Amino acid sequence: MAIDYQERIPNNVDLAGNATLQRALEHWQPRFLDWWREMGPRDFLDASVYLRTATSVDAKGWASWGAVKMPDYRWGIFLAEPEADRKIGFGDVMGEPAWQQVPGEHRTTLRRLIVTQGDTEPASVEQQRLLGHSAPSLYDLRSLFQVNVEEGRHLWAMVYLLHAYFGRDGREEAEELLARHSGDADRPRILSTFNEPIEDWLSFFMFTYFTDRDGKFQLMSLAESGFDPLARTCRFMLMEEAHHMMVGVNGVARVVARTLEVMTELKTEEPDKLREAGVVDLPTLQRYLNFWFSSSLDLFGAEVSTNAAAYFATGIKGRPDEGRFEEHVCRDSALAVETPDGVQDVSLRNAMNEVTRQAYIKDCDNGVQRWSRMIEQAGFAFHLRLPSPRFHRTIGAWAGRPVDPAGNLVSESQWQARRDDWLPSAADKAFVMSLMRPVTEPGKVAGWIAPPERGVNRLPAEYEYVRLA
Ligand code: BYC
Repeated sequence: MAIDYQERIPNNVDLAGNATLQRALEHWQPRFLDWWREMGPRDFLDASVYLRTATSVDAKGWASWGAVKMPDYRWGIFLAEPEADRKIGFGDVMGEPAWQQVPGEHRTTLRRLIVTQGDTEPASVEQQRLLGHSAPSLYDLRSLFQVNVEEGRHLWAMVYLLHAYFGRDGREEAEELLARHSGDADRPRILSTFNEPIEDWLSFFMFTYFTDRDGKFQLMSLAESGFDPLARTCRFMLMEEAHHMMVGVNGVARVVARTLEVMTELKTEEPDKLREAGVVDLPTLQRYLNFWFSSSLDLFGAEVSTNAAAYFATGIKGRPDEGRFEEHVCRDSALAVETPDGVQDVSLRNAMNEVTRQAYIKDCDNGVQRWSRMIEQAGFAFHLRLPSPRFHRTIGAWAGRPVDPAGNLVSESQWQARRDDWLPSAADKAFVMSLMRPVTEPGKVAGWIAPPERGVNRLPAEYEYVRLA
């Protein structure tokens, strides 16, 4: 179904044909806009931003470009087209027709997963709300806002599911999604990473590289769900997620490129000298990488999880790209899982979080290798690396264990003594923050990051992507 932009809430779910649902969502809409004004990108409500808006849900139809004030962005509800006679592809219900309504016995679980997913979207907008004031270029400012408005729409997608399929408790949960706030002492966001502050652009690029990639893998798992409306929603969201990760991989690459330029110019690898020259030294970059990678690993849940086993068995949540696996029931197989007490053979269903985490780690490594190759090609010996998945964990078997980035258990005192070599220290953060000065002249870029290789939508890099009010 085409998307009708004349409607108050653009959608391809025939909202006009369901007056009750439409009224309920039209009631939520002003609350969302209030939340955006209060908790969204601060002080940029009147800026005119060159944004992409989805206009249809097929592969080519999601890019209508134009200058928009963010509160006027056309958030809407878009589900990927239904697949005729879709069957569930895994678990004990393998081969059964996908559910068009929520099965009573899975209601609580599905609602909880949708709420957890939905909670991350506004959380990330809140985390990033101050970054607009220190953007290294108008090009980057635009990328930030593009990511933000799309997270806003992902929230809409989850709120639609809650309202359409979960009755009164769904409506209450939708209210709560706007009431919890990232980092709030009393009402924090649900998952740990989404309460971490993102105050500088290096963290933003690491977040979009590592944390949005968790989004990709979780959405791929939910895109397999037996609950068809959820699967279709996630399939559409995945198209946008790819752009967020590109912002991350290119953003970090540009930081590396600029640092290498100065390292070559000054013929030095010494962090102090590079900092004096106003660029991020590579060991600091590695520490930021260590932080955001390890925090994002936590988002996959525990290595051994009865929740994960139940999601899989009952057809609620599959593995990313379930179709690529040979066997989809997984009742009798096991996975060797490393725990501090040694390697344990865990029933595959109970190890589904770990299966997904391992696929994620592999995917993360591609970008890290790309950044490392840049360093190598510039003639320096430094290697950026993913730390061991045991390092700095707060969820799962390794939670709270003192482990070094190579994966070795160390003593608590060793860990404390080396902490600032492994994770961003207060001094690192203060230094990175000191670089965060806004650059708002079209085509100009801050000194700590290389310019983008090209502009957006075939426009030149120096285009005025954001007209500040
Ligand atoms: N922080 O059995 P376990 C995205 C809780 S990102 C705090 O291992 P399970 C995006 C867990 O809730 C993708 N708590 O958990 C990216 C459980 O609590 P209860 C977001 C945590 O259920 C960037 C307990 O620990 N989507 O879209 O197997 C920008 C036992 O754990 C954490 C999803 O997450 C944590 N990190 O799996 C914007 C998909 N981890 O029941 C957006 C939906 C675990 O004991 N969520 N816990 O109170 C899920 O599929 C699952 O909830 C999880 C955890 C994968 C998160």
